[in-house]
Amino acid sequence: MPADFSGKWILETSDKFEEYLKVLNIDFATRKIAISLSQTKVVTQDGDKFEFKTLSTFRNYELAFTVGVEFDEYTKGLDNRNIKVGTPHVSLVTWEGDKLVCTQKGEKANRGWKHWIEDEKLYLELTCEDIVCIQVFKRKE
Ligand code: VLZ
Repeated sequence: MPADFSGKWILETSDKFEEYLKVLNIDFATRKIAISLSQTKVVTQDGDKFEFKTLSTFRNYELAFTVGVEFDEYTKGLDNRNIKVGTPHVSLVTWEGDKLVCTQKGEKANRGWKHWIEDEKLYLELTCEDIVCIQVFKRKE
């Protein structure tokens, strides 16, 4: 029985998020706004089909994928990079036990993220090059 990520989650703590944005080449002013925001993750899960919506008052980022199926990712509003099927640049999410693990093979080395649930919190580890950002979300209402 895979983990259940579905629901609304609100950001509680964020460690090294600015360093993560910096390694993605996001400019100073945008970083300062981004780190001040409250973020809500809205996750819908139907078997191995997922939708992740990261919502804020400034920008949103939406991602839909099926576990095990390579997909194009355009990181619109983040660093605006293309990670496309059929090129060496592609995104793929797999299960590693109860962790949802994404590799974003693209221009940036060692890029990806992991999601898991621990003590009723939603964890997100965002990695790029040598930077590891950890965000913890708690259930909203
Ligand atoms: O998350 O890849 O949950 O795609 C931050 C938006 C979104 C706020 C960070 C404004 C999303 C940013 C990180 C302005 C530069 C991410 C995945 C895992 C889902």
